[in-house]
Amino acid sequence: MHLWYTEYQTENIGLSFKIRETLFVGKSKYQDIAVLDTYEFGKLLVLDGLVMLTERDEFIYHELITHPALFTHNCPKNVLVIGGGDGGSIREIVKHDCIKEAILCEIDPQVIEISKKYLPSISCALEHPKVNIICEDGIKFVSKVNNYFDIIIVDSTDPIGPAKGLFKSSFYSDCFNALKEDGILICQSESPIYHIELIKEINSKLKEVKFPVVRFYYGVVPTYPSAMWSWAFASKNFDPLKDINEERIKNKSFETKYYCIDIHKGIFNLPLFFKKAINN
Ligand code: AG3
Repeated sequence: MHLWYTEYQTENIGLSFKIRETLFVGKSKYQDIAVLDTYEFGKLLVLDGLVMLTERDEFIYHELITHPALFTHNCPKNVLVIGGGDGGSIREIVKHDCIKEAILCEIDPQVIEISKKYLPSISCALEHPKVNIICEDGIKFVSKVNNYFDIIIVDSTDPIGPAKGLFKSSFYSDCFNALKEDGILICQSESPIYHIELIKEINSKLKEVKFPVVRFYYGVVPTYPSAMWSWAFASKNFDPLKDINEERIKNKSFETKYYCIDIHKGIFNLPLFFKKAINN
């Protein structure tokens, strides 16, 4: 007998993994949580039936949600991650020596506990001395902060359930206020293939909030819907292409597996359909 898990990415498309072992299945106050050991992609974290990450391709998503902003800002010291309880984004952030404090604001403490238990290669930096964990609704948390963060990273799930508010104008506006005068906001912005209308909305909302620089970038995450994934880059000052500091990237004190200077330059140059969608 074979056990399979399928994420129904749309009503008509599913991505299925053959499962070696079910490591955890449960329900927290906020969502269904599962950790499955797959044959092809290593361990898989599923929230509310959606693939959050796999051990095999999470490096792509986590390098891309962090390093483009961290290497564009000239001196990021205080960084906030909203969501991202698995710790993958935090792991990448603390690799930067300039960081003084990385705050993780995750609404669901059970995601953190389960990641610590079953996904050590991803959650490994959650105990790092520069990391502070706050288990609170990210929307509430940012609304109380003013002029504090250099970078805010929204490592959310899809805009359904607890993450819905993380795609609203009022949240973007609170992030704007929580950022310093040269701060950068990064938001995971779903698949350009399936969710281009959502991307257009995010683009207009970020512009309305008066971020002077609003750009999108993309990468390949094989286990996400369509494999083509995107992130919004909203910034008060730094531009990811004009302000790229190649020396800092070249001399970085850690290894990356996806991110490098050429990738940084390439990912902001969008395929035509994507570029058209956000320029209109
Ligand atoms: N955050 C983005 C997950 C969205 C995936 N969507 C889906 N499978 N339908 C992942 C959290 C990783 N830190």
